[in-house]
This record gives sequence, structure tokens and C-alpha cells, in this order.
Amino acid sequence: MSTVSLDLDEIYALAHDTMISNGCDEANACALADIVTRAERDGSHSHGLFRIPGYVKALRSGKVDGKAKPSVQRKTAAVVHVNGNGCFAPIAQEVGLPVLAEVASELGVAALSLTNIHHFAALWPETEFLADRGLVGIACTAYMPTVAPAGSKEKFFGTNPISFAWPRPGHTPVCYDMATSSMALGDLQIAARDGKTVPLGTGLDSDGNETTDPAKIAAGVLLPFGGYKGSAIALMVELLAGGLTGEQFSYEAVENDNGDGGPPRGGEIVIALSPSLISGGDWETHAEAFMERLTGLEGVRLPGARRHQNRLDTGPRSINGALVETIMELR
Ligand code: NDP
Ligand code: PYC
Repeated sequence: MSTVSLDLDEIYALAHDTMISNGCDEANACALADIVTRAERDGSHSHGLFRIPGYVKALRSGKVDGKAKPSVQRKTAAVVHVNGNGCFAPIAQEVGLPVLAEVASELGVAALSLTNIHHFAALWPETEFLADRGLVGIACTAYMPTVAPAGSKEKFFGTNPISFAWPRPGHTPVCYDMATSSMALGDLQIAARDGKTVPLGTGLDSDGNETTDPAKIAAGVLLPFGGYKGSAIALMVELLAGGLTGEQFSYEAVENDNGDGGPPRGGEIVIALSPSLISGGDWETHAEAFMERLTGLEGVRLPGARRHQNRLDTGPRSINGALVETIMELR
């Protein structure tokens, strides 16, 4: 596999310019380029430049409006709603997250529902935004049917990610961000592209048989992580991101999608909690003692630590050469 060395400014410019030449205005292009660059910076390769061809397909088919202006509304004291008006998710988050943080810091708890958006990125940017402001963050979104619920061999759930971040003043937050499938679809597609195998139990081929071939799983179904327990969390994500926001469940998303290969229309829920208002005590010292005990166990590291370590490296990143060529041709 040949790779190309790009620094973070070059990654940003590549993403930004490709969005501009495919119909985005400056605000939308910047929001998207920022999310893509942060993914590559942190080593989240399946949700960085890898997503650009899909973003371009959605712009070219007219499914996503690259000039959309999301609108924000305070529905109740504690409920904030952003209508993305057909945008990619990052610009809707830029509009809604500061309001969510302000409301949660005032009331102790607040929820942000985002509708009429197209989410194709990682979710840690949402929850880390809150943790960086002293808040606990929880975010989830649904996708299109990719995962067979426990007991079935038919795809029904999306890969339905969930992210949680806990603030640690003076440290990077604890933050996990995970698909509720055994593997994110993006990582499965990259494994297929790079000719790798995946562990047995990742998914089934189109005849319902177990396989280690990622291309066969991509044509079949992924399985939830952890059997029926992961399946229950994928169900919760559908209900929070689709049922609670009033947006599409994964099966509705595919029924109403134009099949262009870009992200479908959907919803996202982001919940913010203030530990200083809710605990009322010295939550920082208490939680830090917990972290110390936990990381004192041999073999344990905190979720998010790998990304935060990658983030310290300001040098160039190695990007798949064929992917860079494909993106250059899309500009
Ligand atoms: P991973 O399985 O790679 O990682 C899941 C989480 O576990 C991460 O927070 C990771 O932290 C943590 N982790 C991994 N190994 C350890 C360890 N040994 N000890 C402690 N923590 C650990 O993620 P997925 O493949 O499930 O998801 C990848 C991305 O795909 C996510 O960013 C997700 O948001 C995105 N996605 C987006 C979708 C969408 O619709 N927009 C759909 C599905 C997925 P660390 O990063 O530090 O390794
Ligand atoms: O990797 O499963 C995935 C995914 C779906 C939508 C965006 N990423």
C-alpha cells in the first residue's frame, strides 16, 4: 500500500478545497475540513479523508446542501434544537454545541437534538467540546441498516455510534467513542481495501455464514459488539437519535435515501451534564482518585488516550496514496 505524507495544513486544504469546488460555501467547507483534519490528527483514519468521496457524492447528487444555514431554537429551558436544513453535521454542531454548553452550565442538565443533518464523522468532537468546558457529554447518532440485531441474520440497526466524555481539568478528558457494531463500517471497508482479514465474529457473509473476509461482510451484515448486550445499546441509539429527536430510524433512512453512497439524513442527540452543579461537591478530586486507581491496574489505559497521544504529534500524517489521488480528482 503506497502512502503520501501530508501535514495537517495540507490535509485541511485538501478537504476544504474539495468541498468548495463541489458547491460548499466557506462556512460549510471550513466546518467539514476542520472535522476531517482533527480525525486525521488523532489517527481516526476511517472518519477523516476517507469520508471525502462520500461527502462529494452527497453534494453532487443534491442530497446535501453545501450552503445550508442551520437554525437553533431553545425549545424549553433545557432542550435545544438545531435544524440542520440539510447540512453535513459539523456546521450544525458548531451552531448548537455552544448553546448546549451554556444551558447545561446554568441548569445542570441539557439536551441538544439535531435534525435534518447528514452525519458521517466521529462523535468524540461533540463530547470533547463539552468536557473541555467542564461538562459530561454523551452523544449518539444512527446510520443505515448494516448490523443484524442479536438473534437475526438480517441487517436492521446502523453501526450506531455512542460517545461519552468526562471532564478532567488539567488533563485531556476520558472519552470513548465507539460503533455498537463489532467494527465500524469504515474500518471494515479499509480492511477490505487493504486486503486484510478481520476476526471471526465480526460479521456474516450474504449467506449468513461467519467469515473473516471484510468484503464478504460488507456485502452481508456486521454483528453487534458483545452479542445481545451490544444489540440492546444499538437499539437505545436508534431510539435516542431517531425516536427522541423525531428523525429517521436506520430503516427509514435507507428507504428515503437516494443511494448515492453519501451519508443519509438523520438525527443526533447530545446530552450535557454539569458535575459541579449535580454533585455539588469536590467531584474533581473524587473522580481523579478513581482514575488513579483504575490506571494503576496493570494493562489498563483510559479510552481516548491513544488519540490524545497522537494529537501531540504535529508532524505530517501518512495517508493512503490512492485515496489522495481520488480526492485530487474530485476537486
Ligand atoms: P474503536 O473500537 O477503535 O474504539 C472504541 C473506543 O474504545 C475508543 O474510544 C478507544 O479509545 C477505546 N479503546 C480502544 N482500545 C482500548 C483499550 N485497550 N483500552 C481502553 N480503551 C480502548 O472504535 P470504533 O471502531 O467502534 O469506532 C470508530 C469511529 O467510528 C468512532 O469515532 C465512531 O464515532 C465512528 N462511527 C461513526 C458513525 C456515524 O454514523 N457517524 C457510525 C459508526 C462509527 P482510543 O481512540 O483512545 O483508542
Ligand atoms: O464507520 O460505521 C461507520 C460509519 C457509518 C457512518 C459513518 N461512519
